Amino acid sequence: MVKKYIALFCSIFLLLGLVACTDTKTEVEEEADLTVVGFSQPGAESTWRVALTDSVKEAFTEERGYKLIYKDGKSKQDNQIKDIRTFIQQGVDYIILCPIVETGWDTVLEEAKAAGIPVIICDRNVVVSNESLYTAFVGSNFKAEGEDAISFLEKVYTDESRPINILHIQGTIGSSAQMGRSEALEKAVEEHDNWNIIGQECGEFTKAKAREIMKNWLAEIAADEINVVYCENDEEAMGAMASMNEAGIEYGVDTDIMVVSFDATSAALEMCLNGQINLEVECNPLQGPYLYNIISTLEKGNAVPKIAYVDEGYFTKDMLSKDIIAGRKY
Ligand code: GYE
Repeated sequence: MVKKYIALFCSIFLLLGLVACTDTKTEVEEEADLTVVGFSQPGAESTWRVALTDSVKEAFTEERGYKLIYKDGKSKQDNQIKDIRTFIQQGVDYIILCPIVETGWDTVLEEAKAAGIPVIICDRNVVVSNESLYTAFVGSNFKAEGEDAISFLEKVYTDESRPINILHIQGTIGSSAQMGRSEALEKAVEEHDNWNIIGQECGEFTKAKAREIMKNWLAEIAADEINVVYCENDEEAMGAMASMNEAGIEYGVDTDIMVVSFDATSAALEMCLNGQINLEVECNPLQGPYLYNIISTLEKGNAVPKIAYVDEGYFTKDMLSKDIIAGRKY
C-alpha cells in the first residue's frame, strides 16, 4: 500500500516538474519574442513627470509584445547617461530618453548609434552635433507654451504706463521646458518697457524649492510691489502659493497678484477653477501613445517624422468645470 502512495507522489512530482520546466521554457521563449525598450526618466520630481511615466508604462505592455525597462535618473544627468549605457549593454531594441537638460548627450548617443539602437527623445529635447544621433522627438512646443502665457498677460496688462512687476520661478536651468517658458517671458519684458522681472530664481520644478524662494522674496519685497508670479510648473506654483498663504497675502482672480503656471495637472486645475491660479498652460504628459506609434511604425520598417508635438492648450477659471477636471487623465 505504501509503495502505491510513493509511486503516486513521484508521478505527481514528476508531472509538476515537467509543467514547471515547460512554463520556464515558455517564459524564456515569450521574453525572447518581446521588443525591449529602455526608458530613461530624469526623475520623479513632479506629478506631471509621474503621469508621463505612467503613460509610457501603459503603452508598452507585454500584451502588446513589449518589455519596458524604466530607470529613474534621480534628477542627475550622469545617472541618465549611466542608465543609457546599461540599456546598451543589455542590448535593448529601443531607447526612450527624457533628457533632464538639452546638452551633454553626444557621446552616449554616439555609443547607442554604434550599437545600432534607435533613440527616441521624449518630453524635453536635446541639442546635439548631429541630428542623426536620435530618430525622433515627441514632446511639447515649449516656445508656444510660453507664448500662450505672454498672450494672456498682454490681454490683462494693456496700460503701458503702469509698471508690472513679475516674480519668475524657473524650472531646471538648461531644460527645454525652462528655456521655452523663460525665453517667452524675457522677450516680453524686453518688448514692454513697463514690465519688470523683480525676482528670478530656479525652483527645479519642485514645490519645496519654490516655497523657499518665495518665502525669501516676501521677506524683501512688499506684496503691493508684486503683480505676477510666473511659475514654470505646477509644483512651483503650489510652493509659491504656500508661502503667500503663510504670509497672509491674497493672490489669484480679483486680486492684485496674478499666478501663472504650466502643466495643468488636476490639482492645479482645481485651484484655477477656484480662482487661486489665473492661468494654467497645459503641458501634455500623455506621450505614451505617441511613443508607441513611433516605435511600432519603426518595428514595421517604416519611417517616422523627426518631430511630433503633443496636443496642448491652456485654461482660465471660466473655461473650467468640475466635470472637465474629473474627465482628465492626470
Ligand atoms: O513642466 C514639469 C516637469 O519637462 C515639461 O518637467 C516637463 C517639465 C514639466 O518636472 O512638471
